[in-house]
Amino acid sequence: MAYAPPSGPTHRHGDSWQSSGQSRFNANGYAPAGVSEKIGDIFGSDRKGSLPMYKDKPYQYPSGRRKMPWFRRKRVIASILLSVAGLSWWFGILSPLSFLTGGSETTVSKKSKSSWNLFGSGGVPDWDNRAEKVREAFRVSFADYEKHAWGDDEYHPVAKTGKKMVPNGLGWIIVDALDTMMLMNLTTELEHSRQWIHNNLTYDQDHDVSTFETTIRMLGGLLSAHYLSSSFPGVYAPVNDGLSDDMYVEKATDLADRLLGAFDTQSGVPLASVNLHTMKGIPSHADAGASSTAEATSVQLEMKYLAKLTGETQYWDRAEHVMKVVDDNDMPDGLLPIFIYADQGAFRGNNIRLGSRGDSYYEYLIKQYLQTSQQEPVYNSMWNESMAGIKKHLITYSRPSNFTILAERPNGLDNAISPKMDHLVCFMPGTIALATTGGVSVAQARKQGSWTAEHEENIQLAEELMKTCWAMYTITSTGLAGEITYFNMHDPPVMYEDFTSDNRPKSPRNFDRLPNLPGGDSRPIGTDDYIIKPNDAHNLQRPETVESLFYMWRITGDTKYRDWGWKMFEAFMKHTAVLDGSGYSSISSVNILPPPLKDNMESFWLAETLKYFFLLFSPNDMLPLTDVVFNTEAHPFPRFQLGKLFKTGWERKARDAEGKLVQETQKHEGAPAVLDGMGPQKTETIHLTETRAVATSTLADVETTATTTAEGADTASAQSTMLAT
Ligand code: DMJ
Repeated sequence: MAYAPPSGPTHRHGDSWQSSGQSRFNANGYAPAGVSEKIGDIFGSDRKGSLPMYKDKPYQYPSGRRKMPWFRRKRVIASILLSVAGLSWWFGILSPLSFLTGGSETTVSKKSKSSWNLFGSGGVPDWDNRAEKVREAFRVSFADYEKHAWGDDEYHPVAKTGKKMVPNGLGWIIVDALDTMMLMNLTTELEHSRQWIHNNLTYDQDHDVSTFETTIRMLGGLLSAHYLSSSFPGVYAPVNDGLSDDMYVEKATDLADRLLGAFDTQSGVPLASVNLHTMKGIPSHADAGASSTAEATSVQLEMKYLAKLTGETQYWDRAEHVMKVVDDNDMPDGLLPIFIYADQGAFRGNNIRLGSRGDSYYEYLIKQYLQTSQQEPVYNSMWNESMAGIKKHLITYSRPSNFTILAERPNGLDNAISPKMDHLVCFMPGTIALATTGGVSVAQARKQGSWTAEHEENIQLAEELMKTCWAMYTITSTGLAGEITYFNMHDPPVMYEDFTSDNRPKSPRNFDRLPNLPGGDSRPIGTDDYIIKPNDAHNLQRPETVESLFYMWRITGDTKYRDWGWKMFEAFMKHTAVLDGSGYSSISSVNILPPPLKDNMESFWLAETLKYFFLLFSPNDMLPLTDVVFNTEAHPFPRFQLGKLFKTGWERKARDAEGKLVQETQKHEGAPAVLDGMGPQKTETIHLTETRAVATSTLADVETTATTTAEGADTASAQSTMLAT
């Protein structure tokens, strides 16, 4: 069945999508050359106030509810009364109170009664109807934000207040949500958003922002909006508002030019933050000024797609060079410490994990390989090396039920394994499956001559890790996962490589069913394996597990992943709805019923979590995995050919049989380790920085870019928001 956009657009102007013709681009669609001049003095004294947007730090911020002033508490009490009325209405107990529920068109309770008939004939789930429920949840959340905090960058759905991160706002929530609106065919919301972008959005603001978060959310959001509107004209929420077709790319180019200031460092590794007006990079205030590894290495998909769209190679070159600096450090088994000094391009400490600050480095290895249609084997080689390293050093098993754990090595590979998983790690099951088949189904991939026993093992690993992530949800009182999970581990730990595919431990097949234990114990399987500490028990409505469910469904075709996704969605609807049903909020504990609300809605709730639910329940030919790559904020970009203009501007250094750099072996053996907690000035580090390799290009290449751009189309908070990721 071919994909049909969701029925019932919020409104429609017609089938054609027109351009106003206003553009800063020339006839070929390219921006005029030239990146704004960047300023040196990267460690200068230009720090203004506190820096926002540090990835995944801290994990916890105070619940909004405890600090609520009396007049807002009154509103909560009123909300409780309304909710009681709403529930009564739902169950038909106190129908005389039904007049109390006659509020917004977009409240959860009103919508629910009429259409939560989610099974079609014969008890088969009605997936279209379930996708519609997700769309409805998006509309509720977005309408709430529109009504109370339009243009703000953070939103508190209980207090009904918002806040800007920079004086004029960055469109943090609006821009991040654009492509979800498009996929859901929400034209009214999209037109409102486009008007705001056109009238209000300027990046020339004298304020610091996170290089990474601004790249993945804002640059990524603009680029995917451009992709969906330009490559699928008339399909995804077509609008006819007279605004330029090029608005998204114009904004993206201006933003990217400013972000590139962060890359003006001795090594080319970007600093953690950048001032959007001065375009000066600013080192992290913590961690001895080091950048997070994941942050420095998760801007490449965005910059490369922008380079492809505009024909401007500097975006490509600057982002690509970071990969060379990282790889030249020659970290054993492709596993990187989670901090890197931007001046030296050397790692800080030896804390290794695929959770916060480490995660999307690995994700972007395989996605860079797929983005350029498998024409850059260097990234596949790096991904394969990392996968082997993960299996060798990080995969262990829980007891008593043998869940597969993707653990951490907080003190380096030679020291103890820590059986801890951030929820963030749960992007990995889906990413492993994607890497294993390239995006086609397992059934198709198995028919290809290149399919090996190792591919089969990787799919099994993805399936086991998927079960581990899903059990993070099934073992809690709310059915939602905590931010961090620890595990009881075998003692001594048993590792992936202690086994073969025939005898490797597996968690129970039906692990989420209640076992009939002696004494009537009906706790979920996994209860004895999983440990959620009270300080880690919050849920920020993160996307990683539903993201993996989406990939696992598309790639394996196993309906259980859709079923699990539906249960997860129901838990979100039940436990993260604000009391009057007008929005959704992060919660403080997944093990308290009802869970206390944190009174915050992260932009990734709209950009990622609801988008992945929607895609999971929608037909598979909406954005086929073989045509697109999703950035780490769930923004889809097309896969494209390198063409004449672009190439991999670097090569991996030669390694010996043990994987060590051939020419560098001597140097490494004599070099002391970089110790965590020591700044660059106190530490002897391995200096591997080299002159930047810049891919050459000629003007003649531009013509090719025009073709390949079209090919792409054819083939293809304020502080708290930042603190959350
Ligand atoms: C998002 O901003 C991105 O997915 C990022 O890679 C990790 N953190 C959040 C979602 O949890």
